[in-house]
Amino acid sequence: MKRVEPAVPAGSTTCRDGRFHLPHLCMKQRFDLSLYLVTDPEMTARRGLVETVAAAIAGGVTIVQLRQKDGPARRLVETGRALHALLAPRRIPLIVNDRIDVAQAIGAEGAHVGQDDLPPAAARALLGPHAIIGLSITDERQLATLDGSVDYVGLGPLFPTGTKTDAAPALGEEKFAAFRRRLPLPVVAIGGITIANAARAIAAGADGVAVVSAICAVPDPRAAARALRAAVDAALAARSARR
Ligand code: TZP
Ligand code: MG
Repeated sequence: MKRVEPAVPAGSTTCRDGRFHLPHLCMKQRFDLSLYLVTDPEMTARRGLVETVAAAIAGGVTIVQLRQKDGPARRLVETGRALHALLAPRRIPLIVNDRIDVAQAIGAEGAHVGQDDLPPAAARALLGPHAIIGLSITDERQLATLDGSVDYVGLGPLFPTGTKTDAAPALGEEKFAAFRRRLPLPVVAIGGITIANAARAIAAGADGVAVVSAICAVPDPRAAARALRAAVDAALAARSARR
């Protein structure tokens, strides 16, 4: 009997998981949490979200999350595709907050889920083995939600923040450091991180810092990203010299 080969989408490759993917999704992209930009549509409205990310890339962000809590899905996909076109040639992963469907539509490298979103295992099942899956954790009881589907943890808020109105209370450095020691995964600190305190997040055990307002709400996002990256790189180098 004649074997019928499945249709292969144009430009795709067969991965080890036996599925067809666009080549950039075939292997889990290595990710660097050092300077993690989380976008905010309102803070970037004047300059433009894509323009703000372009400036932040020039300043040295290493990973970008598209985060938008409301608005039409169609617009979110358009924005995500524009971001992906900017980021993918530079091998900077694009992570979509909450919306696994949007991550799929964009062909993003991964998704970030919180405690009220799809469980990480469901996100993994939908996005496949090569996706980068992040999980937000704000207190120790949530450690149970961590499973083998998660690639990195967003831990915070480390410092008080005005950006997320429903954020949990700030952990502070001492609690953050104790909590971080219990996490067997890369950790990015989030919440109230600025150029002035980024090094303290690394000293408390973070592998990188995630920022919204410190890049999205400043007049010069490129200079801000550059200064944040310099502070993080110096703190990471100092930490590894101590080890
Ligand atoms: N999750 C915990 S705090 C926070 C999110 C999305 C907001 C961080 O914003 P900022 O402006 O960097 O403090
Ligand atoms: Mg969420």
